[in-house]
Amino acid sequence: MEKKYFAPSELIINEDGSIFHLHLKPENLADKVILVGDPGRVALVASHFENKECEVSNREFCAITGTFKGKRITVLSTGIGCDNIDIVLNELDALANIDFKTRTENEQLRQLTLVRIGTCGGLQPYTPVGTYIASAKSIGFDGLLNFYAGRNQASDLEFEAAFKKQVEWDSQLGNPYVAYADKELLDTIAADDMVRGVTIACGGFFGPQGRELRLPLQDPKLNEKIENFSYNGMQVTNFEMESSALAGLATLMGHKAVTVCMVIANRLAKEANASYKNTIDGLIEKVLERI
Ligand code: R1P
Ligand code: URA
Repeated sequence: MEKKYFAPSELIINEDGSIFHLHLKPENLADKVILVGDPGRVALVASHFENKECEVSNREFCAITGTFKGKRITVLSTGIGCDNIDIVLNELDALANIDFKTRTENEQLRQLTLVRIGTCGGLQPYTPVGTYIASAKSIGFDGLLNFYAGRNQASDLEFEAAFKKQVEWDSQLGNPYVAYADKELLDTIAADDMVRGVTIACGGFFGPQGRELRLPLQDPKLNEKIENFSYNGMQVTNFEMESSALAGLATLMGHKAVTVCMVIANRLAKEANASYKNTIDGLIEKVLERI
């Protein structure tokens, strides 16, 4: 069978041979990848590396590849939101699995291990500020996965139906999908000292997460219904903005992925820690040891 050719408009490669947004070249990418939202967090992760082989940045995408205790790791910032995760996952997958010279797919799948280290808002009394939450499942309020074939294979449809029923989901908000972390990677990274939870990834920090400043919300009771949701013993533990697209796209592409976040605001207790940048290093160290 003839191999599919990826035209220059579909797979954009810069003149120096790097991929369009990330500015990484295939040889710059490690099999283990740490994703962070904040570009400033890249240097913090890389400060633990014993050596750095490459450092590139473009827009909000900053990357450093180096080694930690002999493990080759790429740390990359995604900026905020699932729209950026679409770019990051597709470009990382292209770097790993497409031959840039022939613009065709490689014979063998190269599987990446992707761990997102983020911040989030806690939604339960047992997720106070400072808690580390690993996302076993991620409910996507963002709609990204709905554009890909196989969306239903990458979503837990029974969970999805239960969620929509219990929170009286308004279909005008789009169809929420329920992506899941790679089980083995989840066990390795979460070990026995992180809360394993259900994360909602939202297409915004304010309205979509039920934060009401001057603009009233379409459904002011939605957060209360989310906090009370329960399915097979699982509750929604936290809000952030990227985990669903990461888990869903990684599943479809054949990569392993999980998101772990530090709680920096608890929505029930109405508390926040705006100085979290001094304390997220504890979570970074755990991930670096376990990845
Ligand atoms: C919002 O403040 C941002 O923080 C969280 C959200 O997912 C969103 O990206 O994660 P990061 O701290 O990794 O950016
Ligand atoms: N990131 C989010 O997306 N929400 C929060 O409440 C805190 C961090």
